[in-house]
Amino acid sequence: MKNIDAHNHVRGESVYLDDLPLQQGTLFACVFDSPVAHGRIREIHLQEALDVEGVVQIILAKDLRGENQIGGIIPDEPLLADGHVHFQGMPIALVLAESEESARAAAKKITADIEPLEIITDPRVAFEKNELIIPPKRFRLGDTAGAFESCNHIFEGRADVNGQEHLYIETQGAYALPTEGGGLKIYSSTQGPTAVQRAVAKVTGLPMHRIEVEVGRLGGGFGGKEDQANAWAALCAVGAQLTKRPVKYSLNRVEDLRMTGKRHPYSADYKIGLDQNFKIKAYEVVFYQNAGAAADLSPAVLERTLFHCTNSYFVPNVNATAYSCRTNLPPNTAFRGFGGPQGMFVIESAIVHAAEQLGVAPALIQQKNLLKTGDEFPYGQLAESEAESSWDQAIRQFDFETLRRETADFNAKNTHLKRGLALMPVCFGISFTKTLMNQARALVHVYTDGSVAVSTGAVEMGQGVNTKMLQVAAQTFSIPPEWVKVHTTNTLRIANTSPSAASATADLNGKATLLACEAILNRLKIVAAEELYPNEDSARHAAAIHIKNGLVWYDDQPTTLDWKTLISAAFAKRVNLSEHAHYATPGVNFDWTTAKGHPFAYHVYGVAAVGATVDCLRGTYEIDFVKAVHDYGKSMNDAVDFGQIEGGIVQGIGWMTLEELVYDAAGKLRSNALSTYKIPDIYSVPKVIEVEPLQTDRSNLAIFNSKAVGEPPLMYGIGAYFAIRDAIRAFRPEAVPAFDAPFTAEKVLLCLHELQAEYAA
Ligand code: LUZ
Ligand code: MOS
Repeated sequence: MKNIDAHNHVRGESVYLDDLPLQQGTLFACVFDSPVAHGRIREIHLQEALDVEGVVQIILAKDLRGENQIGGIIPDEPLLADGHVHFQGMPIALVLAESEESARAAAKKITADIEPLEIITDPRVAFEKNELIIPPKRFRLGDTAGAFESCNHIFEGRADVNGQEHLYIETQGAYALPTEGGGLKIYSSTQGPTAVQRAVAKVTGLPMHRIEVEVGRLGGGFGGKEDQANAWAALCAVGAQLTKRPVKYSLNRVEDLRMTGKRHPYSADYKIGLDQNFKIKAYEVVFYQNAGAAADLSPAVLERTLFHCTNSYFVPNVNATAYSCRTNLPPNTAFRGFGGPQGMFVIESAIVHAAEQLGVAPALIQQKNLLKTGDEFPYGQLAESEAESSWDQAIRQFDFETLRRETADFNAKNTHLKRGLALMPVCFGISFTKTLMNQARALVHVYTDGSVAVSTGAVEMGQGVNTKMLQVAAQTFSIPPEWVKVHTTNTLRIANTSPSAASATADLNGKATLLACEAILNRLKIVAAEELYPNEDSARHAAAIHIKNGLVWYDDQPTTLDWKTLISAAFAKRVNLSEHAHYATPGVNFDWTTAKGHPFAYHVYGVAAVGATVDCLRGTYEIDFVKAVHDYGKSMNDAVDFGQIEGGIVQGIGWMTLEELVYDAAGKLRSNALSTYKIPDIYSVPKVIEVEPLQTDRSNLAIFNSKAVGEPPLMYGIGAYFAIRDAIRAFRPEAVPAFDAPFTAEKVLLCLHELQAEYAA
């Protein structure tokens, strides 16, 4: 089945926030944000801005009717700066004007007298000064100290990995409309309609039931709109509340880049111990997360880093510690993988470090330590592992020995071009690690003409979730897809939604849709039995009835009753043709007092082989191929899932190679435009992306035996980093570059010529 949005998108007819027709009297917002990263506000000068033609009002923290607070996990984030500023880009004042131009012109005329305070941008410096967002989190398994004593080989080092800009095509934005009786209707480009509703309730002082949040679709989210859509919606809401006029704010790209948080940069120290057979016996790791100036989702991201700190490997003795360090950068936030990729990069670095020093291929150590079913993760859950099966299938199906030989042959024949190869296994846990978030709702109406309307808590952000929801309804009722319409995500139709995140959106909302459709279907079967066999035992006959392609069948024989007639009959009999269903993932739990539990419904496994060619004169490189065996489960929609896998791989490679986020010592974002922040384009994508489904008959918990597909493929991109490193070592075998992602062409060039920092061998 085609993605139901394909036609709209290609014709430019899909409606995003900025396409909404505006109501008469709409005001436009723009914020004045902090020009310095840390300081105490002495005075704000507004007069010149108020004099700009078209300016209606300028709102400061003191004007809010509710609480000046939007922190989701920890209440540590004011909506508008009150006394202090903590990062460059922190909103201080909200300008409302009759036009976008007036609002932006006025915001530029505001100045503030700010007493500078010390600026911290490095998480290790923040750690030294005890600037922690939350107390440290730890996972322990076995006894690392004892295990290291019996190890034959021990390696210690440091790994650094930078952040990443989400670069959703549609920037952040919201449109708030006052409704009768002092309520608000908010259109928001958000992954989390309920998170927006909650934030708006807090800053306006209104109860949640007076606030309607409506989300049509997003032009991308990637985690950047899981919580960080809240601020813009809250600002518009405050403006609408105070002026009683509609208020719209759609950020331009430069504002968005400057004011919003990104993927968390991490710095880490590792210590890995192996026995004489290259079995990893012990792993110690300390993560320093650069959280930015407020908690945002950092504590949850930090936890997921720990959950993935051993990737696809079984390590019997683990001691992992993670610090969420407060710095004067915009609060960093969710980003596809949610801290997991950073944790995986560090153990992959440790393994490569060991392999380089032992003179063996990293793949040898990787392969010897893959998880087996029954192995315990450091957090207590037992693996139902596909790590070895996906590894073996990848080696076989992609003929890894030939790839290796071709790489060696190429390198023997070429002096200035060198090829590198890496294998990247991935094991990613599916479920929100916060157990209560693993619930969803769906509302299904069958109308009297037989057409079906579906609403769920899922937000369509380009990932194709609406197509999947439509498939669930059409398949469950067995009616043509054209008879089903999936509607917008709206907090009046679906309450208390979890954000569309954690790769779990189709799993959770799909199951809720299935439950709703099944409930209606069961009622319809009784009606069909009554229609076909009046005055007989309808419950008995109903058991023999099913619907196939819009027609009622009895015991594998078609009947004369069709879907539309059946619906009319049900309505005439006053049977309920609507259902609101709730789904909660069974069996998940986690206890942070012991740091043990069963947080994930299941894991997604896979292995990618990544090949790169480095131009050793220029330091430039190309990714030749990514060949992955990936655990889809039984895909609900191959085209949609392949799109997710392809996109994830390219985004992961971008993070590991080209994309270089640069903040200077003053906390100013230097890579603040697309001229200075390079993202993957058609020229830099791998020349070949080949994805093979893992052949397995294990049954899955997810909808229709599928598996979550949103985040796991991103981590195959980590293989690109190590493939480039492998090529560098083909050129200069003694090279041992420090583990420091991204591997920009500039860094590669320096590594090729011994000008980049190396780890102490
Ligand atoms: N968001 C969240 C996520 O709130 N909790 C999670 O565990 C998560 N995991 C991945 C991506 N987003
Ligand atoms: Mo996310 S990182 O919002 O799944």
